[in-house]
Amino acid sequence: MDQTLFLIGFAIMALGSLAIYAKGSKAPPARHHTLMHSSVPFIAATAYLAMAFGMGTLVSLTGSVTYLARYADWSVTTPILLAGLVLLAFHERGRTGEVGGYLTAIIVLDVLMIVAGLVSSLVEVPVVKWIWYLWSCAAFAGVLYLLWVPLKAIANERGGALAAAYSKNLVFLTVIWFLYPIVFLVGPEGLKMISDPASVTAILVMDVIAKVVYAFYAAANLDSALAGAEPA
Ligand code: RET
Repeated sequence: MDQTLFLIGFAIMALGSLAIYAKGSKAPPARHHTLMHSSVPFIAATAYLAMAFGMGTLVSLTGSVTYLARYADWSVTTPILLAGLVLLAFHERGRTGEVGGYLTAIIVLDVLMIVAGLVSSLVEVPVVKWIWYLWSCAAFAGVLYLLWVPLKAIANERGGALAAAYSKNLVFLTVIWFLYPIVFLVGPEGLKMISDPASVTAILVMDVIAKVVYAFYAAANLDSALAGAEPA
């Protein structure tokens, strides 16, 4: 696999992290969102650097390729992205017990999704591979359920601009996250319908959208919600 793509990924993520921090709000109540979102591409830059050096890349005899650094990245960055959305639903409401409960549940499901996906990627026996894939999808369904049902209701209680910001971020996140299991399915870890470079390119583009573009989009929605929001 050509290292250039990974180095491009490294550069975009490193600059993206800096840009998110530079452009983001440094004052409460949006400051913690800036910090969380700029940490996400910083972590991804680290993973792309490792992949550029070939670290943690496993190639099996059947042509399956697993990038361990990618799963390490996702297992840390996806909880941060979800935490951002949970905190938006509870924005400035001080229901700390409930926030903690939702955060724990969604992060447990999300990490299980990534770990089950990694196991699926590593397993060579088809039936076992697809059982783990489906188990990862079940955890993904749990994450989506929490975001779309109880957390959406909590954001809606607040109404107005805050509910609108939550909804917009949720739609963006759901659409882009859905592409990951599809690329896995058709890529070298799954049905091998597309080549390794094609899947690396697709995931690079998706990672930039899910981490960097999403950070700017979510910050803009939060800013307009705060500008138009009624006092908490
Ligand atoms: C896997 C494979 C098995 C089935 C499912 C998956 C879901 C992965 C997702 C990843 C999201 C990653 C993001 C990274 C960037 O920040 C593990 C591919 C359901 C949803 C958003």
